[in-house]
Amino acid sequence: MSLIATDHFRIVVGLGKSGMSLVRFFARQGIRFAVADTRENPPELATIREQFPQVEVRCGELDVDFLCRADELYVSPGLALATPALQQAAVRGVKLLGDIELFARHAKAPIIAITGSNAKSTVTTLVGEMAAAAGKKVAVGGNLGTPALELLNDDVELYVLELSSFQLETTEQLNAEVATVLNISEDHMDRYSGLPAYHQAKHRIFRGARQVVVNRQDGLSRPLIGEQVPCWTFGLNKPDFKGFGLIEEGGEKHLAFQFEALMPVRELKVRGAHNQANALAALALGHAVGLPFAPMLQALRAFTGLAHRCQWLRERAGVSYYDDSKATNVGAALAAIEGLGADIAGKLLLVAGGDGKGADFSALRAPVGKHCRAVLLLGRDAELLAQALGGEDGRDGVPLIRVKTLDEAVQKAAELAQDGDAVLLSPACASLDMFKNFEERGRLFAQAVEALS
Ligand code: UMA
Ligand code: ADP
Repeated sequence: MSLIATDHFRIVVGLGKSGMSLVRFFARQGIRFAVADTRENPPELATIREQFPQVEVRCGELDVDFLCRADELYVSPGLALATPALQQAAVRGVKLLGDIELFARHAKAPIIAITGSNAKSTVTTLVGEMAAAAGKKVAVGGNLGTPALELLNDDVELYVLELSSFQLETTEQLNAEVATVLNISEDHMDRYSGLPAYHQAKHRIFRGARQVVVNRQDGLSRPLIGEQVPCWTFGLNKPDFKGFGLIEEGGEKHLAFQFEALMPVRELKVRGAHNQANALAALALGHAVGLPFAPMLQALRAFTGLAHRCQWLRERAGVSYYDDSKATNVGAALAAIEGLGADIAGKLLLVAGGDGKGADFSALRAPVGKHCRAVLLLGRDAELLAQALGGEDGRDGVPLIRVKTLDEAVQKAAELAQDGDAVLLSPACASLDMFKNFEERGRLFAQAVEALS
């Protein structure tokens, strides 16, 4: 690797997956850079030492003087911009940017950019599959899967990016061909001063967008843009002239565009009203970039959903078990409780709790009262959740049972469940207080379910 001396010197802050993608990018471009991470032993330390031994890496507490040697800091989405050392560097004139900003500057193909509090991964995956079915050379990643910079390739015809609010905070101008905020509900309140700050971060996705997609049923998804920017809409109500929605035809519900039915909802393999909204959002995004309907509908029919998102696991003694470990916020858990609760003959045994990220759980109280037979509470914020659900007996006398492990939760739920009920892991919380990530939490839940005699 040759390092061409230029005036520019960058520091990558955070040596995880996105940090390593920046390292590879700067090395490829011959740009001078160094790396810092607040952890003594960041995840990619061994990789960088082996592959880029000449790169300076500083681990442990951030040193402001060191950071100020750079003209630009490329900060991991995992690190709050409010971190004092980063703020001090910013005050001294250093720019704080991120991997997505760099991606946007170098991408040569159109970008479909997707954010929202929930459904990002599902819609991103769906749009990727629609584009592939339409024969496009498509690259899919971002917050989901492959870091954005590793997708850059001259052969790519279309990029589909899932973006988190953290990634958007360090993105100045994305210039997407089409951008959307799928929905907004409270999340990551441990990183934001409140909903307005979180909303503002998400809406940076619209900077420079040539078209936008808006959720007709969520006013917070609507950008403040001029009327000259084409705006497509989606929602579970009747579509409008520029919109995707649901209509009744021949006695059954159909996904529809404008006033025309596209396909019966029953042909979707994914369940719940929220997944119908996701299908409509994906159609709107695909339509905006000119994908034909036939391959888009073919991809929708084939889609069986992602793991750990309301995923059916098994049936035992008349009781179904669902893994919704990815429900790391209240909005996602609400969608599962209301969607599944309305769908089953019996009641739900809900397994919830974990790291609540400062959320207000009170919106769960009414649906839990309506749909749950009992709630099994675990994790760091179990007591906060219990209080929000109405104290010891919960609302309408729904028992709140404290458990220490997922095994215990599954055992107790199986004992209490009646014929026609469903046991649902939908924690409304992040997993990091007890597990490596939401995938591990989901896997352990599935193992406990499998182990039931
Ligand atoms: N950390 C430190 N010091 C540092 C840097 C990081 O303590 O100097 C800690 C923080 O607690 C941080 C964690 O390490 O949260 C992970 O940071 P990282 O830099 O190692 O993260 P990456 O491996 O680069 O992963 C990031 C995204 N992680 C976060 O936003 C927390 C990944 O999203 C993303 O897939 C990846 O970049 C590639 O783009 C994960 C995620 O949880 C899946 N995202 C959140 C979500 O979906 O809710 C936003
Ligand atoms: P994200 O990437 O935004 O976290 P996912 O597609 O991984 O989104 O889904 C996360 C959680 O949100 C899952 O529990 C899933 O069942 C739920 N979910 C999916 N679509 C919606 C929606 N439209 N509204 C609310 N919750 C949803």
